[in-house]
Amino acid sequence: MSQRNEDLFARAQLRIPAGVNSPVRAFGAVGGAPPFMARASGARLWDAEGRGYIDYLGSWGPMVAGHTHPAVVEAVQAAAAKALSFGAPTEAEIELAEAICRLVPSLERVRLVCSGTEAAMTAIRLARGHTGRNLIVKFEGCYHGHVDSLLVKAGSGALTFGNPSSAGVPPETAAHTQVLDFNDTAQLERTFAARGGEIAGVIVEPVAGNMNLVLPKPGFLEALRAQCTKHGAVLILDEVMTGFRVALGGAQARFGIRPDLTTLGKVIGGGLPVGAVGGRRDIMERIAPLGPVYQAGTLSGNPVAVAAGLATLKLVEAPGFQERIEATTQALVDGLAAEAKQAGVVFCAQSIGSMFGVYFRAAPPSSLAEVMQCDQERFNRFFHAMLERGVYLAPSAYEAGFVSAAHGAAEIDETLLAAREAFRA
Ligand code: KE4
Repeated sequence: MSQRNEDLFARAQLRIPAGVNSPVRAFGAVGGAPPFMARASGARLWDAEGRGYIDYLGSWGPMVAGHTHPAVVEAVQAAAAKALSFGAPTEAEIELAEAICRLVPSLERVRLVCSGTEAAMTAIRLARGHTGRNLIVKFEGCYHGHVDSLLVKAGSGALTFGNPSSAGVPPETAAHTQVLDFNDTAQLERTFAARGGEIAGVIVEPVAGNMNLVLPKPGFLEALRAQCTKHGAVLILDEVMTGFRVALGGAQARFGIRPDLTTLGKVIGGGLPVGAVGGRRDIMERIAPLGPVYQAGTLSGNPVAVAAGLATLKLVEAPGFQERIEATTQALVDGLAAEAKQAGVVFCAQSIGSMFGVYFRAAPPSSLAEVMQCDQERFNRFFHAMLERGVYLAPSAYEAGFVSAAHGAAEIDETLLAAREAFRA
């Protein structure tokens, strides 16, 4: 890595733990010093040394329309010129709430927050407040933000750094979380048969993107819906990552599952801090000040962030947007698989909407156990070989990748050319 990035990383570590404000940015899993980014446009990033990269991180999902899209930047500038924050209701928040509920019809009511973590925290509190029960079911390798009771066998950075169950979470808290295996319908049904009356809610990434990309097996999401309905548990689909990426209406639209609550984030802020929790009116009306489940936030519904989210949603719902971005993503994974085959490397890749996964194993994994069979050392070598050739992938074998509307044939061709060499590095 260039000296300037090394110097910045060394300086950052003097004041910021590990030099980063979110663990997975530290390159701990892949090794080396992370490039410090300076600017972005469309599908590309430039680091502090002016080195350019094709970006397949997209800020971990939000930048679905591409970086610094003129319509989004203009909306942010116009909003900022009026006010940076009110702490009072605004018309723009109504517009964003209306857009979200229109695009994701299972949301009859929605509350805006500032992150996916806040959304998940609120969703499980609502599930507990609504049912009067305590037990929350989650799945190993799924990540729902750094919520105490969900940092139990979690994915993303927790999995990347080998501490899926975080320190600092009291055993009494973790005791109210039951962790199951993603895609294991029989285990799910046994758990509900044994403890159904205790379960307040189930939270799941309908398409897992925090243990690398793992698709739901046919019947798994349907079983989740059926068991929650049968036992009066709240089904929470965490669509912070899948929302507006797996399909315009999220994974729930693609797989035809109607959850009781949904959490959203990333895309609905267009790169600025916005999260949301929404769903059934009878559950959402338990939230303060209507009901006894407290939740609040100084910057919830911030006018500048809401402006970015509104402008982004206008772009993602434009005719042909989803189809184009899905086709680009499919071209990427098909091309990578072809290059790996040419190089004689054991590798596969898959995509859904504008999310994709790359795996150094023969077939796409359908469970965390199968993800763990991927050759992580081989991924790390590939990651750095691609970075050196100007392609920025997620710096962890346990993350999904993201394509934006700004990625076109030129970016895909450049990426595949880099991969041709990187598979041989
Ligand atoms: P935030 O609190 O980071 O906005 O959202 C938490 C969250 C909730 N649910 C899902 C499905 C998520 O993917 C996330 C956050 N995703 C990670 C990337 N895997 C964010 C990147 C990071 O932690 O730096």
